[in-house]
Amino acid sequence: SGTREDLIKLVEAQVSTYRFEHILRVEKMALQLAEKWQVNPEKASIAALTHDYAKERSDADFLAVIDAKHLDPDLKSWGNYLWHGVVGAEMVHDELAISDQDILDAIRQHTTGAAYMTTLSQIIYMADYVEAGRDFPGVTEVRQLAFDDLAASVGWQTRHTLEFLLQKQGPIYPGTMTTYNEWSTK
Ligand code: DGI
Ligand code: FE
Ligand code: FE
Ligand code: FE
Repeated sequence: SGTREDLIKLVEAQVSTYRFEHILRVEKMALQLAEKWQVNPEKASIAALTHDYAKERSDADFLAVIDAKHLDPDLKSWGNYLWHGVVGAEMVHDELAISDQDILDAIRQHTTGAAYMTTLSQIIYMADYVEAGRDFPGVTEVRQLAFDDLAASVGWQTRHTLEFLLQKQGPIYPGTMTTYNEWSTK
């Protein structure tokens, strides 16, 4: 396996500058949370650096991987917001030779969460949401909450994302509802 610097170059080549800067801020936040919650910092770094690796890939790329790898065909009904994590984890595995299942699950779950999430997965879900460049009402409070009560912060994010999606009348992936039911009261 390569070094952090090698991985950074591979990720940087796949995304725009503004997204790459987001990714570096997610890594920084993930490392702070990993220290607080005693998660392996190397895993936190790799998961953070690769969580949005596939975000700028074409719909055709994702659809081709869903077919080639015989992923659940129902995935095709959704969009980039779901594919870049769930299908993106396959691209990270195949293209970057990352095979740690904790890391791949954290990538898969980083947008919608899941009923069961490891501490690493909770950290990536939260670091993506509260990295230093994020600005929305309550961000300071939920950033602190991630350090005080990680599970409660997962619930906070899921509740607010669901409210946001309902407000804009967007499609709700059933996995998002599952995460809400499991985590909103923790
Ligand atoms: O890739 P990032 O922008 O860094 O962050 P992300 O992968 O967590 O994506 C967050 C977006 O995904 C946010 O705008 C809410 C949206 N999202 C999460 N769950 C769902 C969803 N969008 C839809 N339509 N349906 C969902 O269930
Ligand atoms: Fe993402
Ligand atoms: Fe996220
Ligand atoms: Fe992200």
